[in-house]
Amino acid sequence: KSYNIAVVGATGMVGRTMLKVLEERNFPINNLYVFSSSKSAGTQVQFRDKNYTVEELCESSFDRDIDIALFSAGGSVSAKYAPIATSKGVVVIDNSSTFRMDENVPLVVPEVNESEIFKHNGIIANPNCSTIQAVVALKPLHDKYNIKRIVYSTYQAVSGSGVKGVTDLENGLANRPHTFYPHPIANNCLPHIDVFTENGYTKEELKMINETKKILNDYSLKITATTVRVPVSNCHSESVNVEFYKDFELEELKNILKTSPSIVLLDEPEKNIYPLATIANGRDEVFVGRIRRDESVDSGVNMWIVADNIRKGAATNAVQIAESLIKKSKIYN
Ligand code: 2RA
Repeated sequence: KSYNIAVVGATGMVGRTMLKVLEERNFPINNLYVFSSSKSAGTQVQFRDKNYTVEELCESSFDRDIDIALFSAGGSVSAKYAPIATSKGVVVIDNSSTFRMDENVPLVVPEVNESEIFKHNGIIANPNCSTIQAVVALKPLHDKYNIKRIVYSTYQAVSGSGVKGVTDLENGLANRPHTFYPHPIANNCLPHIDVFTENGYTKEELKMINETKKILNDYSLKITATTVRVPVSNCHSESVNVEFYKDFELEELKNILKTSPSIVLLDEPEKNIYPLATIANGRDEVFVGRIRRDESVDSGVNMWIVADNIRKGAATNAVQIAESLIKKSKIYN
């Protein structure tokens, strides 16, 4: 069976990567529709050696036979148009944060909580990129050793901000003024992703804390986070400290990670082998290394986790959700 697919935000960094991943993974597509804002409407995008004219998204865009719509056009576009799409029977996979914490909306990383997909009421939310790569590694450890507490420290690439972030880094490295971030990103680490909230945490930090609990379905988890923008073009790197209720043998823990879905262990520091952004770039796996016991607690471990935030962190995860969705004959409950 083939499906009629729409990509909303088709000319953005994530939208273009969604099209690339749909092609790479040979997703069964009958008709493809590509939408953007008025700014990019009329431009062409290529898919399977065919040119598609990008249409301006409007209220009637879903008045046609569309099965699944992948959204990555910002929160306000999702808030307005996802409900219109679902009212027409379209299943929406939304990459924005708009619906992630809605109790009627599954928040899904297929390797972690695929079964949640089939509880959808029309919308399935793609988690934040920095959350996705973390929970892929945390899930098998939580199942085995029961996590008590997580401390996230992230080092996030400028591609997470889209073309404006990438341009600011390029300008900074060429000694041209910055126009997007509040400070020059070149030669700086900015402890400021998204906006600050009243408790001193940024929305990005609160996303990691709240989304991790929902995806692992454990609201007793103690979690804190510091998310930082660093002068790296693509791929997010994360230092993750985890404390467990149960004790563990380090070799057994490493082997659990090594044999878990979508994880690649790069952990031979004596040979300078550990996850790097330049290794993860363009890949869909989650790379884990620097795995070592945290001697300051009874049962704890430190890890270094790196992944491509545009691919596994957004586009590929969304396409994987669509793949899981069509495994069932009926994609709508
Ligand atoms: C960022 N995770 O890195 C956010 C949104 N992509 O900017």
